[in-house]
Amino acid sequence: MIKIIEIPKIKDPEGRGNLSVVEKDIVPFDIKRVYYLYDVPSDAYRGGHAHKALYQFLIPLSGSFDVILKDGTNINSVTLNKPNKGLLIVPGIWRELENFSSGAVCLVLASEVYDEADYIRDYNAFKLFKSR
Ligand code: T46
Repeated sequence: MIKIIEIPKIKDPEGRGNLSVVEKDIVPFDIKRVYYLYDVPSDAYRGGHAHKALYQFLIPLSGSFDVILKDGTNINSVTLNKPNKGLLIVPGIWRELENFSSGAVCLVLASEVYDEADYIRDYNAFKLFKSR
């Protein structure tokens, strides 16, 4: 359920910092949308839903946050805190994001444009979806 994908990091030989690049082969989908979460208060909770068909790749551009993943049977948790390590979330996974550090930025690459009909925002409906 947890698939961390390493993003190539190019360390500048002259000490000018790092550069990471996400090219199309890094993620197993065509990227149709990019959005990002920022200025999230440390006690805030985001997510709390699943997607029927959407693939997403979450990158902690700055700071850290926790992602709780539920597949209807198992629960896993991962802390994202390295800008060169992203989390792939496949369809049919309930996710909750919490414990955002100050200044955390979560970049999301998504396989589809925004479609509210792809969301399952009720946990009982999610369980039903998984049992089909
Ligand atoms: C996810 C987590 C990580 C749009 O109009 N367009 C968009 O592309 C998105 C993503 C959202 N919205 C609207 C829908 C809501 O009125 O923005 C509002 C906040 O969305 P939501 O409550 O779904 O935000 P999060 O942070 O709980 O969830 C988002 C994504 O929706 C979701 O797919 O996995 O980030």
